[in-house]
Amino acid sequence: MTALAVDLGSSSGRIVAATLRGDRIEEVEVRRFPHQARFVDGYLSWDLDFIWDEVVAGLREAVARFPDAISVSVDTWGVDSVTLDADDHPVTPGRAYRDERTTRTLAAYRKRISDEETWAASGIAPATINTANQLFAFLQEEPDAARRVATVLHLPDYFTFLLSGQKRWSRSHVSTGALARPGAHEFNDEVFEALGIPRSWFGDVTAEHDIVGPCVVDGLGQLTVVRAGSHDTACAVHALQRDTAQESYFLSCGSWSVLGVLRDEPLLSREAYQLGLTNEARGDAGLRPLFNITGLWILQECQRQWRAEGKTHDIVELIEQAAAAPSLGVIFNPDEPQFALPEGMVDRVLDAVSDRVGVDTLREGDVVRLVLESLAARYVRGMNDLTALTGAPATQLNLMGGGSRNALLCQLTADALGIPVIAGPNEASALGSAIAQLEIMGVLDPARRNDIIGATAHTIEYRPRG
Ligand code: LFR
Repeated sequence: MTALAVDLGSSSGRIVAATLRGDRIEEVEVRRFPHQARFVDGYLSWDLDFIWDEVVAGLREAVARFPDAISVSVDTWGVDSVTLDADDHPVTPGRAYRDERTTRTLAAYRKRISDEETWAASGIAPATINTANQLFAFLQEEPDAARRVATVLHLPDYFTFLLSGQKRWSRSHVSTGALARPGAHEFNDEVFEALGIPRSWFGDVTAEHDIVGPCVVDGLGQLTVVRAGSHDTACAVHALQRDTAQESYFLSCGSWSVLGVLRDEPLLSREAYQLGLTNEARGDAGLRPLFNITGLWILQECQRQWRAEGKTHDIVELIEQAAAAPSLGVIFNPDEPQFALPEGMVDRVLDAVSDRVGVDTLREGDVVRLVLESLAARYVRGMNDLTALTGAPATQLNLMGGGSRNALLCQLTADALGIPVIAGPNEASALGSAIAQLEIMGVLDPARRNDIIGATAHTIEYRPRG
């Protein structure tokens, strides 16, 4: 039996066919497409029609190649949503979370709800990218458009709606937005009221890992649409081998470095708030308290700049050069807000260290090493904070996602943490989605999950050096 995972990241989307064969899952990437946010009407926006066309084309290709495909589930990056009019058409293009409108309206937002109140109301770290901030900015800056809105769907729920005709507000993605109570089992009406966001735009939060209904798209009628975890990181942690006797610490490494731990209850202490922790939900009933760290986005943006300048930008070559480069002995803090913005990243990185080291002669490999060492140092701080909050020491860190293929990053992280890093699975969100789908469809017994992941994930252990 084959499950189809639609896994949409903020720089590329993919459709993965995952077939259960004996004790392992065979994954085939049927389609991958790059995409990026562009300015429309002065706002950084996603091309939802392009993404949807790619999703449908990928799914049609998948059912042609895998006639035993039974289910499909969509997961996406966090916090973004789609505003729909009474006829269920998008009112504006899908606005992208990195748009600076939320910075413009931040002072007004904080007058309505302070950062501490946001934390108390949602268990989510205050951040300009949160759905709550985005919808507030939308109401402030585009009031005419806002008047035409009948429904707001979180991004994966929008694609699930197009696939099935059914509207849902899926807990794991909702939890990223700061509009729900801690634990994300229900929306927090007081937050809606304080921000002036019409509560009627949303239905009720619902638990995931369930069947939505048959797929209504032409040619895809054999598929059952399920919700295997609407948030990509929620799917990723479902692909984590769990030792229930120990805390499972994970680092989901893509554009973002999502560093967290699996728990049943949120971590809501004042200390957790001060450290910037955020309590996001899993696809199952549990939670994943975590730090959202600006991650390999910094490197991706450097590559973009080097490509434009006609310099080396191939990631394999860059990592080789970085591995051969000596450490500069300095790092920068990736949490600084300038590293979250697009454009000119190499200059920003160099600016951040130019008072401590000569930057004029640095080559691409030096910059890559600097970025990776800075990320590794940030992970050490994050792990120290997390283990202090849980009270449970870490014996290893599971590093999943695209970053798990970056051997230098994995090794530097193991060295900096002083504990083994278990790298893999690489396509963790797609694998987690597939496993959950097969469980939801009754094809896979959850008791076999650890063994299946073990046989499928090709993990590599990096032991700390020196
Ligand atoms: C990773 C991710 C992070 C989320 C960030 C922004 O793809 O989903 O978990 O915080 O994107 O949406």
